[in-house]
Amino acid sequence: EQRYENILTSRPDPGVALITLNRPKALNALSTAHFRDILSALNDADADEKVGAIVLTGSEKAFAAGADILEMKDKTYADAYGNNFLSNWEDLKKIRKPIIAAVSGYALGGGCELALSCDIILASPTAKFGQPEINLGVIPGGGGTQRLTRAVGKARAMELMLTGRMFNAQEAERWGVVAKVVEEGEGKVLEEAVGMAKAIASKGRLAVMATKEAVNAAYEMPLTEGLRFERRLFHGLFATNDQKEGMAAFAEKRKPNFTDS
Ligand code: CO8
Repeated sequence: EQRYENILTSRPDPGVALITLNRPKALNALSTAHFRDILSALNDADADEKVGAIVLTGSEKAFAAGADILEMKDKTYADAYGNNFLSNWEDLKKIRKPIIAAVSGYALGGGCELALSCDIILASPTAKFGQPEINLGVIPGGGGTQRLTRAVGKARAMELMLTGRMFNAQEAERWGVVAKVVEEGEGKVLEEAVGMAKAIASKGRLAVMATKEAVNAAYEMPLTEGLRFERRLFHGLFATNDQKEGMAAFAEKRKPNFTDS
């Protein structure tokens, strides 16, 4: 297995890839190298046939406290524009398996945007989200103005991004940013995320990937096109063994045995 400088990778279950951000001295601030490690591990997990779902987590204190400010502070416009700074964030969208973010502590700036780029966010009661870029004289650059706005609506998005204030796990849950706030306790959010990833990994991979693709299309397409896209994927799944198996198992009152074919 590949060794990384800024992350840890493991398999808490044969079907689950766990990626742990591990730059504790900088509260998991996302340097260019750190983000490259994350993308590389995500791509490895996506390509691994045994993996059905991915969990991304940080530490108890910080999921990630943002992009690395020390690395950014002396950047010029020519550097940023010329080298297309952060453009590789688009690559997160190419991951086809579901990614669950297990968030404890700070998820700020790029850290909040990284969580928002995942498919499901589970939060510990200690989670603190926010887009504080306004305090640094910039704006979110990892999708925050778009994804947070779609998640919470314009008025709240404006309030959060113009004041830069943090919002807590309960607010995030109330607004639909996180799927669930788990009970308090060290490691609880990760435990729950791995459990959920395991459950997802037990489904047929083809239907899981098609679900992710169809839900994400809701953010890209007009309704008529989105509905058509969904229906076509739905039709396509009738060509799979997993559809035959899933429906036969229901009719025979037994558990399905999916083969991802
Ligand atoms: N970048 C670099 N270093 C950081 C960052 C960061 N974002 N956040 C924390 N650190 C470092 C601190 O410099 C400190 O290092 P040292 O011990 O060497 O001085 C160490 O982590 C611990 O931090 P604190 O002492 O500040 O810890 P506190 O518990 O007192 O405070 C906070 C925790 C509130 C999280 C505080 O650290 C903080 O405000 N951090 C900055 C948060 C922020 O502004 N984030 C937004 C960054 S801009 C951004 O993300 C743009 C998005 C671009 C897209 C994504 C690109 C990857």
